[in-house]
Amino acid sequence: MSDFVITTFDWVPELPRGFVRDIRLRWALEEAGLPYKIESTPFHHRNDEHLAHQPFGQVPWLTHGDISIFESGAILLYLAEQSPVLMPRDATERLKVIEWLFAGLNSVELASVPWSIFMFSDDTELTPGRKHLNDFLASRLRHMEKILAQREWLASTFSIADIVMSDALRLVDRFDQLEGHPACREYVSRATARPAFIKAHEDQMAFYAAADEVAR
Ligand SMILES: N[C@@H](CCC(=O)N[C@@H](CS)C(=O)NCC(=O)O)C(=O)O
Repeated sequence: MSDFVITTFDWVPELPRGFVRDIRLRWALEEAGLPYKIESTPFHHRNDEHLAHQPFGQVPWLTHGDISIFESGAILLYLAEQSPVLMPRDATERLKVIEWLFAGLNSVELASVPWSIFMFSDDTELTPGRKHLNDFLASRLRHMEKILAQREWLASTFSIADIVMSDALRLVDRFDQLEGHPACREYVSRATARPAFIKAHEDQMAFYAAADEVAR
């Protein structure tokens, strides 16, 4: 079958660089040693072709031969089927990975993304809704802290669940809000010290630096 192709935006502002979700796919493919290419779609013009691949006009999406998939979690599950490095083959272990993948997306990221939108916007006003959101994230972090104090990775080995969970927590760490959560911080450090993450991150940063040159 042909190479994996990740599509991401042709350019993004400084703020999200290093965090654009194509990094999850780059990271997984680097971990698995699977070859891939990067293609781009206009950031400023979400055309019909874009919406045909990603109905929310977001990135990333992945193509592989005739297959086109959106949603980083779904894509990671697809990639995990291609390599045991990303998800163990043992049935019980697979379930562990799947439950933690969803926990990363639907319990932790569900809190961290709306919270980060306020942080990115420098909106610090403690309205009742904002306080509720802060408490919601704090509760998720408190529970993750207990879990991560007891284990190196979420399942028995590093997996796609760690890609998502560490990426969600990395966003919180960006605003120094993991300070009271040493196990979460160490987990993020462990994950982001992996050569596959370093390569994925460097490549994304270089991709957008090159896009700035083209725009100049
Ligand atoms: N749930 C989607 C979220 C994708 C997402 O938020 N993508 C961002 C880039 S990291 C995006 O496209 N933002 C532009 C927009 O929402 O218009 C996934 O995990 O793939």
